[in-house]
Amino acid sequence: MQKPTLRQHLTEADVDRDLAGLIDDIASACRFIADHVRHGAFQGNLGAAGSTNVQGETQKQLDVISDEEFAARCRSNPRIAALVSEEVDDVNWLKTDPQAGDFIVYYDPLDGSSNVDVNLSVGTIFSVVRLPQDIEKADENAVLIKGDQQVCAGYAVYGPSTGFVLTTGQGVHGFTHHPGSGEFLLTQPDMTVPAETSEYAINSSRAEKWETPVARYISDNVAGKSGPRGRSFNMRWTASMVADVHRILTRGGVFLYPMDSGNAASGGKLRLMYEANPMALIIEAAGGAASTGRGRILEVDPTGHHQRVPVILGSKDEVAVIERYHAEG
Ligand code: P6P
Repeated sequence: MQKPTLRQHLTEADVDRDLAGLIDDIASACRFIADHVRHGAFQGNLGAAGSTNVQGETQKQLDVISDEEFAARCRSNPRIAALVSEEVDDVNWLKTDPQAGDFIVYYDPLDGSSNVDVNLSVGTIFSVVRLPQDIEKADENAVLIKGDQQVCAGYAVYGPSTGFVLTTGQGVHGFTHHPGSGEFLLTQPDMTVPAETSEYAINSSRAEKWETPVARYISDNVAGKSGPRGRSFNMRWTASMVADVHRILTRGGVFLYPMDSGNAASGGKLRLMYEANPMALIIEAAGGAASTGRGRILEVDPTGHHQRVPVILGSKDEVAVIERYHAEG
């Protein structure tokens, strides 16, 4: 039986017409970005762009190309008021008089791009909020909207196949790009995160920087059957949030990028508006949990559109264990 296309799914799910149109534009952007990534070696654009972004990170040529592609596909949408990109310092206002019902789109155009020249999975992450009222002053404060106000979040993962995962508040649904038709077909409906797991993801090279609760949690996991956890754990780290989150959505697990002595001055490593918030909405919609270690990510009040936060998300029972370690200090 023919699997539904993304458009058919949005129609059957009765998703608002304007939001469905926006999702279609974003899906088109991801198809074009996938093409750039897969042809990167032939086009000679796998290397550095010779510039740094607002994060102080060396930009890959594909970071810049992907950002421009995403913006190009979205800027003609009359309902988008602003674009907020990891790769661009300032908010990109597309409308001078943003009105109630317009969208703000936050995105990381090519997350994990340091993996692209070693042929490992990378992705695009996006988050959408809808303006509750007209905006008096279209400035940077106007886009500081809490994660629990998102109407949609998702990501594309450029791996062995090109995946597209989406939530509009009615569960989480996974699509796979079908090269023949060019469509995203529904291949993983109703994705859910198992409550329990024995698999965690963390960059263990930062162990000497970790706060005590995280150090204790990882040490107890590594102690295995004879330790406080009473069972063995597995560890995975891909240095690509999209790939780690996709694995957790598919088979469970917990992802940690905690605040540590090396990133505490910035509040953490990962960005709230276009990494933590969208992934938190997706994971919670799939029955998991998403925390800073001391509170729900979706309830963090934004103070800046490039703000960073600690991220602990995945199987809800394991996130609760980690929050308990934090409460114990
Ligand atoms: P590290 C990629 O740069 C990213 O933003 C996430 O995709 C990923 O989880 C993390 O940073 C990797 O960080 O310290 O392992 O390079």
